[in-house]
Amino acid sequence: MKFGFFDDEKKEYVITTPDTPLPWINYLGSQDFFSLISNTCGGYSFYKDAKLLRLTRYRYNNLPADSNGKYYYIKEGDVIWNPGTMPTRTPLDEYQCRHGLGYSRFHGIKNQLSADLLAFVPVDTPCEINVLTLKNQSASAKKLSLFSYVEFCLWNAVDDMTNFQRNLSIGEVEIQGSAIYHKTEYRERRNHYSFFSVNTPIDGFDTSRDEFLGVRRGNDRPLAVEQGKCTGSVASGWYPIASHQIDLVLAPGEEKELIFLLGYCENPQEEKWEAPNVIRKTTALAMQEKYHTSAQVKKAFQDLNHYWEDLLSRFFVNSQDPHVNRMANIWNQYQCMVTFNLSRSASYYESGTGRGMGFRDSCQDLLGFVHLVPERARERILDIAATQFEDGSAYHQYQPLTKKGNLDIGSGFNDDPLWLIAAASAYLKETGDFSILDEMVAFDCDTSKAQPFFQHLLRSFHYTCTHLGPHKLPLIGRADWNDCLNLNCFSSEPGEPFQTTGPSEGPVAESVFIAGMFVKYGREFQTICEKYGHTEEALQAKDAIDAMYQAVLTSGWDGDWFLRAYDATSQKIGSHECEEGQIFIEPQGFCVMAGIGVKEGLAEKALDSVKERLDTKYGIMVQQPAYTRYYLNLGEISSYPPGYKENAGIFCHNNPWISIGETMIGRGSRAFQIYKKTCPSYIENISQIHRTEPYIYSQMIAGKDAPRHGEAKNSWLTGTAAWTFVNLSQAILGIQPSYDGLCVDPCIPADFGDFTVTRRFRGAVYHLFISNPDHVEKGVKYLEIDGKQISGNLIPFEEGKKEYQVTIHMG
Ligand code: BGC
Ligand code: IFM
Repeated sequence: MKFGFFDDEKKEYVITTPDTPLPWINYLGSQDFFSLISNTCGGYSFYKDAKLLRLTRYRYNNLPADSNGKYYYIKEGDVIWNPGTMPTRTPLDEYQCRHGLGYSRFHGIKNQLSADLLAFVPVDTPCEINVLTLKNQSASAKKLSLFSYVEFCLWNAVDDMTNFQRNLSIGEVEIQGSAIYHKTEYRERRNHYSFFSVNTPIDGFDTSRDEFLGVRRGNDRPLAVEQGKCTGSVASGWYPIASHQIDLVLAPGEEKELIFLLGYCENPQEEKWEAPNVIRKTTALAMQEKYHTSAQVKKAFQDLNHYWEDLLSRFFVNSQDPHVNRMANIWNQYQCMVTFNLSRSASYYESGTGRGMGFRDSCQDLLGFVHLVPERARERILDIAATQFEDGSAYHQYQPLTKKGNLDIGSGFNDDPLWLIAAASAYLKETGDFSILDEMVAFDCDTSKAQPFFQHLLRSFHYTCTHLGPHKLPLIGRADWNDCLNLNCFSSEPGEPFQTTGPSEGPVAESVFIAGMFVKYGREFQTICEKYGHTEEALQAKDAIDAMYQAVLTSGWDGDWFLRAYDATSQKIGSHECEEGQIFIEPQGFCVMAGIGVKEGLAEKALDSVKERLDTKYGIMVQQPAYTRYYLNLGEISSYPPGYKENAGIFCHNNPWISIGETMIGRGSRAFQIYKKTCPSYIENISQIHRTEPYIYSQMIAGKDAPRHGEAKNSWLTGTAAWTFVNLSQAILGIQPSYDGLCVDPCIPADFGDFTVTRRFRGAVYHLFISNPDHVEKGVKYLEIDGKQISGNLIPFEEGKKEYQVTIHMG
């Protein structure tokens, strides 16, 4: 069952009912100002940091769900309604929500009055613009009142939810003309404020929630709206809001456009501190002036459209499969940019108050956006690297505003260092910019300890070399990619909380997954050393990688698949000998991607085992059989009910690893089958089961052991976006950036047909035509570059050349 459809032409997903299984959201913003917006106008806005600079209030766990946002109430006679239906939920004669690239549109009709709302954040100004157009579709004049509504958050979203004894006395506002200013905490020289304005004279306003809604009412029945009159309240403490009242008379066919602006302002540092409790409005007034007229706003919207057009033009495929085209060209890349902007901070499943930027997460996200924003990717890599310790380990998370490592979480996730090599190699292959290796980068966020970035990569690599366990496999530390597999956790008694730090001496847990990572990214490191002229380090790296390869074959192979790990007492995890959790997806994916066991015939066996034991119609599960009870030696993984999250859920994040693995051994048809199972566009018609947005990926889908098998959770902010894009663009379609230029090596189903790709790469445009007359799944016979035939599959990079016409002959 579907609740909408894709409009590929406009690059929008069109939702045709407000009753989607869950709120289906979109993100507005591309620099510093962001808004989350659902298909019924719920959501909130923040500046840079969803915890510290939250502009509007949102209540997770609220009832009804998703019932706070930027709302417009239309009152015509006794009928009160909202264009997106919430919060009054008055049934509409027509409803539509279109989520597009950086904007959302709502269309509602009630009693022959139409309301069209366009919400977007311009590319270069920290504000959200809402353009509301009301049109009288009837044959007689209409008299109506419009009421806007936003509820301010008192900036720090955690404090806002907890510290009521203080907060209920600090709220302050100012009203000037049609602008309502929120200036709570301005007295403390916080020097920031926000405003909600409209480009027309108003007939009334309210800034106190209790006056506008009524003390015992929700925003579904505001008293002021019911009475048809704002009260002119000026908030003093309690709950500051902003509501404008605009009375309108519309002749038949007449329409009126209103431009609302929610802006964030900081005064220039040099502005003298004068009257501390009166805000200086220079910045705000400039913003209001900038977006006052229809033409100005139209231009800002066009600029936003161009911004996205430009970004998405860097990769464009035209194949015979419309799902592939729409995901690769629009939604998958869009989601990659959202993970670049938001990391894991604010979604409908992440409150925006918890995690900062994850070391591991951000490095993986980069794999999906490095081709879109290479300069910003460079900066991101250097920020991440600065949170590394001198021994190569790293803060697991850092704070986006201060860029300081998070002390509460600390370090000890032993996969982290290697992800930095993953990110760096992706950047180097995309850009060829080896100068990044010379950048001086702090250790432990301390610039006095700065070393060239190359040193960071070297220490990342050495961290694994110097942290090996009894089987010569990497020590897992607190956990590797699987956060919940806590093999060094100890608790003396059942029921006692486990601690995720094990003893510092004695046998400690090892990870076959990290071994696979080490071989894969170690090889990248070796190549980087060679290209950077560090021959000695390259040779040493090769020896360490060869040794690890052997250690995996000797101690990391279980007979039919790769073992997952050894626990703190050297017991096997992910082995046929285990009672539960006999096979895990992660080492199968990473060891095969690293090429381990390919020539020995083990890779094929491991992938066959995945198909046999982990695959379901909705995707591949993390492990099987699911843990049915809590295991002291495993930790959080066994705390989840079977089928959920890491306990045998389907993590969309690592399904692509298996798909990429399949392409390593040339099985294009199986690789594509795996791709399709979790691909949003392919599963759009089971939206009633899947439940999350059908245009983007979710982190997890319930596995076969869960009562709700097939149901997804945690949409948007997941490494799935990056990995599926890498899988589709590089492994399946085969467009692979390499140190020496663009490589083309597709691995596709035999009946996939010919296709073209336009790829912008290192300042040039590549027009690629992939021809597969013999219907092979993999293999490139030769290339024709600008009419010249060459063997192999690398298009050599020529400095200064702006366009390449290439035919890739598969066979
Ligand atoms: C979740 C993991 C997540 C971790 C870190 C756990 O509870 O199951 O998926 O990575 O928390 O926040
Ligand atoms: O690898 C982690 C990631 O860092 C956060 N989400 C869950 C994944 C698996 O545990």
